[in-house]
Amino acid sequence: MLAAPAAAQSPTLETVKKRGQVTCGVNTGLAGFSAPDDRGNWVGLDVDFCRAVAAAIFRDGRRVRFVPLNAKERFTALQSGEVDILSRNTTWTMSRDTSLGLNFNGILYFDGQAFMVRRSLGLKAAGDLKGASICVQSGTTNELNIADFFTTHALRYRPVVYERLDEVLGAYQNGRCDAFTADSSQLIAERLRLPDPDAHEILPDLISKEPLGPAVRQGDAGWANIVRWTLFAMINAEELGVTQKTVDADRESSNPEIRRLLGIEGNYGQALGLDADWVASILKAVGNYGETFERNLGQGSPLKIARGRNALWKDGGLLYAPPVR
Ligand SMILES: N[C@@H](CCC(=O)N[C@@H](CS)C(=O)NCC(=O)O)C(=O)O
Repeated sequence: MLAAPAAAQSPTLETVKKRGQVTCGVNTGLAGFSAPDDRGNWVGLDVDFCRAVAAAIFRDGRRVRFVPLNAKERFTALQSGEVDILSRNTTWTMSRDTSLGLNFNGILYFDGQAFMVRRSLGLKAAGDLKGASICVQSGTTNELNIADFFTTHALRYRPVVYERLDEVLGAYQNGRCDAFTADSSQLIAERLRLPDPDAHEILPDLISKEPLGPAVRQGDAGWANIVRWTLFAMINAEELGVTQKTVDADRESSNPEIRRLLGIEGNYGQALGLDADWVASILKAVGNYGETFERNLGQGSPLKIARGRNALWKDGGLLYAPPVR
């Protein structure tokens, strides 16, 4: 016989509940992922993810304090306990997952590194960047990847490295480098901040895998479960067609998968230390994965990024969440 499940235990969840808020490390300002809007509210996919976790815990997606972090500061902020979650266009790599005292919890956005150049240069591919000077931000995977790329292709290049994103963009804008390299989604966002976006293009090659996802401190498996299953719940809700609008009516659904997801049958929230309707709370706060994607990065946003790899597996993409059962 199976032993009765242990009560959910997570020191981080206890602290968060006492504090009444999740603290979430986000980007200092990256359109589509995390940036304050004109009224000072944080918006974006990474922001919505934190709101989803807050909603799962408090039934209220507003119970988050956002802490803006640049590339260099981000891991220390999580390690030191300044934030409970790092949800900041951060690539899951082996060294970060194993030697920084952190754990990643799934992939929120499948990205890859690209190059932005002036259209007037007439370049066709990344391989045309022979001898180019390349602007890149320090403390990122991007800084390491360009070294790999130019070594592999036996091409010379000159890195122009800055610690802050504004410095990198400014340097590119002022012609201090021929190309700006970053994750493709970030280049799409940054290009729109340039005075004449149409004068710049993003070369089609992706030179790396950049699986972006939320990280937590190692050693609190209960908290990691909450973060990981919040992501899976958002993806599963899209797959089952449950949206922000339909979530209440879907309580009457006869589909057993929907009934389990919404806590009508069984109580899958309990093992996370959450209420039975934790997923319904997430959906009411931010909607399912597809809804937050479209609003922040897709057709409902200035970025107009296609779902591509970030479509559900059944639509030819890579999003595949384990089932609730
Ligand atoms: N995904 C890459 C890059 C992440 C990254 O920090 N990108 C820069 C370039 S767009 C950024 O977001 N900078 C904003 C900041 O540091 O404030 C990583 O995890 O290292």
